Amino acid sequence: MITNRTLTMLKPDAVEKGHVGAILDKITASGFRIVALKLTQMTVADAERFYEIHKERPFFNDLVTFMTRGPIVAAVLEKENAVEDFRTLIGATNPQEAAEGTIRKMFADSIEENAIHGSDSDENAAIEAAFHFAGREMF
Ligand code: 3AN
Repeated sequence: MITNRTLTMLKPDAVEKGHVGAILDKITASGFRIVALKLTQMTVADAERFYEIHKERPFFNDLVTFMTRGPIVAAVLEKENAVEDFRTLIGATNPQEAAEGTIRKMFADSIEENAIHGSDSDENAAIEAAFHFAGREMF
């Protein structure tokens, strides 16, 4: 298993607000190499599958509606210790609890619409990368 990669999604709120360039700049300036990148829109079935782990949570339907309402930017990123370092870079799930300088602190408004996703384990990074990208789309 490749352990130095993580999967991110710039969520519909970030794309709508025109933050794609600024967020990608912060990601690359923080030492991550872009391995794969695309603008795409998830279907309801895609989002239900991606977030299956949350299907019993009260926010599940709102999460699926939010994640499918417009395009996202999906990317695979590479760096030593990628999963953990990227979680640090994006900050806490609730932007009000996110540290100064983190992407969620800078670009997110609420826990529901928190601008960006980062894989939470090496295992999920590999699953999530394969969810969004074919092998020939990863460099
Ligand atoms: P993270 O994105 O920080 O890994 P998860 O995986 O627990 O957080 O949650 C996935 C997504 O579900 C979050 N990015 C957020 O959009 C939404 N979410 C998580 N917890 C809540 C909550 N308590 N209320 C509303 N939405 C939530």
